Amino acid sequence: MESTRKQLIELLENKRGHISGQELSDQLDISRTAVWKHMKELKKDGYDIEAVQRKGYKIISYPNKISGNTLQWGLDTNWLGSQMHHFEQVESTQAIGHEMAKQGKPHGTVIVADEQVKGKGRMSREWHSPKGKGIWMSILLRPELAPIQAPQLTLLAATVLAELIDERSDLQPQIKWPNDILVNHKKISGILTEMQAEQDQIQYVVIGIGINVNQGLQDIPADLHHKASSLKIESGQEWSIQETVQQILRIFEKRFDQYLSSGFSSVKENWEHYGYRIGEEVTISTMKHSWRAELIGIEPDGALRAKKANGVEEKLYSAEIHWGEGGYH
Ligand code: BTX
Repeated sequence: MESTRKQLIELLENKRGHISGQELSDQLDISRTAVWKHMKELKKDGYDIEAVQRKGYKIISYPNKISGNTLQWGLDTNWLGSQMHHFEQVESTQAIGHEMAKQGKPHGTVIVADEQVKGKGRMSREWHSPKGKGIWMSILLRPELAPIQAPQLTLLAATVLAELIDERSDLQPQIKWPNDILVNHKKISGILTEMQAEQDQIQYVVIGIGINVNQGLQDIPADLHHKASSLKIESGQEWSIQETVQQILRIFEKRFDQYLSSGFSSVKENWEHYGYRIGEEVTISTMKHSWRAELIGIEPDGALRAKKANGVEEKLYSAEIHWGEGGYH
């Protein structure tokens, strides 16, 4: 059904003038009535379609409303997004991701919402997800990996978002360990990875991606103004949510396949390229001590690597890092 819809849109798109109902029915191998029903669905999705007697159909304008269908149209991935579920309002796309995983939905299923009323951050924090202003998306994966490798997927997702911003704009994205995407020291995006696993095998992972896209300052809660921003505020222009989702999925699929075939090294290299304060000195503290160290990079288990003044290297998992003057805190 979904693939017929996709082919139908492609046929309409490729024909300069009108295309007849008969030609559509022949090419798609469906009845004229089925063609007509599909047209009705497309109109519901926000397509403006002209129907002229004896000539046929023609797309007059595309929807600015997002739907599972419009998100799939023009999506050039092999497996990521082969099932695309769009909702106008949800509590959290993560919760839906878990439900769909339990229903047996396949690897690569994507859930996108216009608005989340209970968007989640890490450690039960809130993620502000206003209607139509950002990308609130969860990706369901069923990778054959050990649970210990799950942090690598979070790091991978962060590199994908940094790459997207780098490709699409003049902005300079940075990844603040472990997985905040910053632009000009402000948080544009956050990632939340949740998994269900048995002892030595991941059953599924739901990777939640939140990106502030078209918020103006007034759309961001006042208490976050000092540390949060949006792509629009930083770049001075609106971004198409639909195209941006599709680009994320394209880059994600490429990087994920590369990760499976050649391991963590490509993720590591990419992450360190965008890493915030990598190569710089910061203050690190635990309950008892505080010391200066140079941030060096990341480890396969997701730890941050740092070098103390005496040359000793250490792996950080949960110490507090003071990111420095004028920086994100
Ligand atoms: P985090 O715990 O790193 O960030 C949460 C913190 O970030 C909050 O405590 C708040 O200070 C700040 N914050 C809240 N909302 C925003 C925002 N829109 N922009 C910038 N800063 C904010 C990061 O957690 C992980 C976020 C994942 C969000 C996605 S959206 C799709 C999926 N569904 C869902 O419920 N969560 C994920």
